[in-house]
Formats: sequence, C-alpha cells, structure tokens
Amino acid sequence: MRVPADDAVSGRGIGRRGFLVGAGVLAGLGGAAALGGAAVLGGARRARAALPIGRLEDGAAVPILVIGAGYGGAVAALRLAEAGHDVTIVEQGMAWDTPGPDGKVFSGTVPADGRSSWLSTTTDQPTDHLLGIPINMPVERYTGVLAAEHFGGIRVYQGRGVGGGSLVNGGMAVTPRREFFHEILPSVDPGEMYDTYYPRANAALRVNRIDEEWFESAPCYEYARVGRALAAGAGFSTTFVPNVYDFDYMKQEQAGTVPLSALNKESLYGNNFGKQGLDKTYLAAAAATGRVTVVPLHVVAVVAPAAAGGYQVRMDEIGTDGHVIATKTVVAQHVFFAAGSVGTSKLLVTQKATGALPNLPDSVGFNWGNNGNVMAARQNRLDDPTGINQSTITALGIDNWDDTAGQAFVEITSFPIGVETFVNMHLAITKNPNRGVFRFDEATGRVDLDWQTAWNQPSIDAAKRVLDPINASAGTTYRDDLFGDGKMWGDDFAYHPLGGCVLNESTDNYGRLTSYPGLYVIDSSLIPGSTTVNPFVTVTALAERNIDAIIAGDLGRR
Ligand code: FAE
Repeated sequence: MRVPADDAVSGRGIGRRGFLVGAGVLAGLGGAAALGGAAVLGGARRARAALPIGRLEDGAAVPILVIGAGYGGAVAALRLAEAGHDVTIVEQGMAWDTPGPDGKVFSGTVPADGRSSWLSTTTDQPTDHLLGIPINMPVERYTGVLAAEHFGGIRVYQGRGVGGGSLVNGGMAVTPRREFFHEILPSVDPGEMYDTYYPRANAALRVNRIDEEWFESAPCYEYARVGRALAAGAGFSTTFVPNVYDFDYMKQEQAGTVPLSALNKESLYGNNFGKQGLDKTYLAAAAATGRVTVVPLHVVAVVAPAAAGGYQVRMDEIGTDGHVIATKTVVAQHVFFAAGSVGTSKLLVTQKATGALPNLPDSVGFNWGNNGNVMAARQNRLDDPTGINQSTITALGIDNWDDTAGQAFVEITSFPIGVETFVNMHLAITKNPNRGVFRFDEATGRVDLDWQTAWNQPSIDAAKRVLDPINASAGTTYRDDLFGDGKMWGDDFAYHPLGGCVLNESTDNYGRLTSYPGLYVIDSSLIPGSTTVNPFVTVTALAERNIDAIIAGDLGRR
C-alpha cells in the first residue's frame, strides 16, 4: 500500500495528514502508571498511516536491508529512499495498522489484552503495585506492543512493531542543552547538530508545544500545575516539555469533541489517537517514496559475510503467538542495524561471539546506560488534589541540571487511575556514570546485560536533591506501595536504553562498522548511556547526520 502523494514529504519537511480509524486506550508517560478506565468511541477519528507492508522470500537478494523500524531505521529508510535507493525494513513486531475485533488497533489499559505485551502471559507494568498489591494482569501470549526485557539487575522497556519506541513512548521531544552535547558525543560537531540536524529532526517528527494559556485551566493538567506549585515552594522552577502528541487534538479531547486517547489513559500500550508516531511521520514519508518495503514479524538472528559479496541475513518469520513459521536467509549488499540499543547490541555481541562477524571491535556491547532513569511518587496533602482525569502526556519538568552535586531533570508525570489520588508521579533523568556491558553466554547462547540495580543509586541521590526538599516544604511524603510493597524507588527498570555500540568507538564517526564494509549502526546504541534529556530527538538527529554522510560517502544519490 502507498501513502497518497499529497501526504508525502516535500523536500525535508513532512506534510500533515488527517486520519480515520478505531479507538483504544492506555496509560503511560514519558513513562508511568497504567490503570483503569473506559474506552470512548465515535466522533472524528484519526487513523494510522497505510505503510508499505510486504513480504520477503527465502533466498531473496536486496540492495539495502534495515533491521528494525524504530527511529534510526525510519530515518535511514526515508533518506536512502529519497536518494534513489530501494530499502527493505525487517521488523520483529507487528505492523499495528489493523483494528482488532473491538475496532481498536491497540489494547485498552484495564482490562489489557494480548496486544499490550510482547510474548508474555501477563502485563509487566513499570508501576506494578497499588497499595503494595501486585496489579499486573493475565493476558493472552501475543506479539504485543510493549516489551519488558528482563536482565540480571534491570528490566528494559521497549516498543515492538513498525514504529519501534514511537508506538509506546510518552512522545516527549527534547533537544539537550547545547553546552552538554560535547559531553554526550564528543566526536560530533555541535554546530552541525544544532544548526542542521536537530531542526531537521524536530520538523520531521512534528514536535509541537502546548498552548500555555490553555494549560493553565485544562482540568487534565491539574496534576502538573499542583506539581509545579509544590516545586516552586521548594525553590525549583519548571519548564514546558515539547511533544509529538498533537496538542490541538488534546484540546479537542478536553472539549469532548473527539475520541479520547491521552485523556483516556493511553500511552504505554499505544495511543490510538493524537500521537504523531513514526508511522505518521518518517515512515509515512518513506512509504510515499515508493521505494520502501516493511516486513513485520521477522526476527533477525544472524548477519555474516556472503560468499559472493554482501551479507547473508538469517531471520525467523514468527506468528502472533511467537512460534516460528519459517526461517529465511536473504542477501543484502548493505545492512543497517537499527534494532535499538538492546536489540542491536545483542545482535552484534552474538555475531562476534559466534564467529559470524568475528572482526567486530572488542568494544561492542560496552558503554550501555539507562539515561539515569529513576521513578518515584509523592503523596500530596488533601488540599493539593492532582485531578481525576489526567493527560498521560507530560507537560512539565523540574530542571535541576545546574546542580552539579546531582544533576536531574524531574518530569511531573501523570498517575491516571481514574480516581483522585493526590499523587504526583515523577520520572527523573539523571547523570548516572555507571555503565553496563552486554555479554554472550556460551552456555545458554543468550546475551545478558551486566548491570546491577544498586548502580542506580547515583540517580536516586540526584532525584532526592529535588524531591526531598519538595516533600519538606510541601509536607508531602514518598509513596512506597507502587513499585513493590515497601519500595519507594522505581530504580530497577528503564525506558531509555542507550549505548552498546558507541559512535567513534565501536563504529567510525558516522556509524560504519569499518571491519565490515557495508554494515552500519544507526540507532540509540551509538549514544554512550546518557542524553541528559529524553533521547529520541537526539537518536533521530544523529541518524539524520550519519545517513547524510553515508549517502554522500558510500551509497551516492541516484
Ligand atoms: P527503537 O525505536 O526501539 O526501534 C528498534 C526496533 O527494532 C523495534 O521496533 C524492535 O522491535 C526492532 N528489533 C529489535 N531487535 C530486532 C531483531 N532482531 N529483528 C528485527 N527487528 C528487531 O530503537 N524517548 C523520548 O525521547 N521521549 C519519551 O517520552 C520517551 N518515552 C518512553 C516511554 C517508554 C515506555 C519507552 C519504552 C521508551 C520511551 N522513550 C522516550 C525512549 C525512546 O522510545 C527510544 O529512545 C527510541 O525508541 C530508540 O530508538 P531506536 O531507533 O534506537
């Protein structure tokens, strides 16, 4: 299927499109809770884009294969196609372009169904307790949209499907402060990033800002205004956070004129409306070139040099219950690893250990970080209610990044359970110097991530430098019943995996795996563990920069 030309990209900008489709619902944030609530159907509806879903036959030969349909993969596919190249994207998750029997593409929140969770028989929420009681619920095993991948000391949340993380994330679209950029990626010229690639990424992702006047009276942001007031009482200022969720659509949700999404707890398991994910931006634009094919439900396992040149890529086609339908091997002249920080790191570490790509550098798998993610909730006093119907889209953050004794950006996120809780939920992004390593286990044939929960203590310490003073001045307390019974900190999971194949360390300065010409890395694994803000704008901008150089230097324009 093709996206009509009038929806297409013009030059570097991507045109808007309206959509028509089904509803659905779920909660979340730049990470957070997910509970309760009814779906709302009817009225104007916003559909998901028609993407060029295709097949890939065993033995096929393709010029360019992209592994993963998230941010890095979508940027690579679009820009390569615009340069005249045919691109095939293989993605392990589903297309997410078809409503289920209930008329919705994505699962509701409560009850959630199999569409919520990746090949699991229960949901696996970040906020997985209430009053100390576990609240995950049984679901049918299905290739659902949110994966909670469990490693020794941490579980890492990731999106699965055509759109990658954009299917499940909170849409917070933040460009880091320029003065921090050199610390994040010292080999990259900040001038080209801030003059060219960040603006390009922000435009193509359709980043927009909340109407600040509307925010001041919108019932769905009472929790944010209360959080801001309590932070101010402790001397902290807040800043508005840009997002890819369409704030005009949200205004209509608040007015009751369109089906609800952010205002009906949708986020972690996908937004049926309102969010401008990759399927509506980069991937829709890539589809419009007519040069991109997306092949869902294919899991890449092996990449190795092919005898006649190029690379053999072995993959399993899976059914929606995860069973293998077919194993296929295709040959690609160029392969882009865009499987995300965890996916790409696992693939590369495996290829090196098993001898498929033995000459990969020893640094592959190293320098992984969680972007300093940690969560906590504060219980406000009864005169500080946070509202019953909360928007899942985070609007405000407390910026304590100037505090060199514990730098943090503390989001004021929602806790949308449909009743008044007086709770302010927070996700902090901090500077945690600890780094993990992906290692191949010969005995199991699997890759584990060497990371210990205790390594998140610097993040807790930094978050406390903001939240302790707020508690002291506002007379509020930490909740200890939401992340476990008696557990105050959500310190054993991450939404922002970064690193494992770091730029200018495991690759050259543009993501080339130089010991294997034609292999590239173009996703969040290039960024060494921290972005100081929510990462996808930086992942996108860096991919834009790298693909420009790769097209100019390696593949050319046709
Ligand atoms: P990603 O978008 O994860 O795409 C990788 C794709 O590769 C996925 O679709 C995988 O299914 C696929 N894949 C993996 N292994 C294979 C394989 N072997 N074969 C085939 N396909 C494979 O990677 N970031 C923000 O900036 N703002 C936010 O508000 C925010 N909120 C978040 C909330 C949640 C719950 C989560 C999970 C993440 C959030 N993030 C947020 C992080 C953001 O989504 C993430 O940094 C990007 O998605 C990373 O982009 P990549 O292209 O690296």
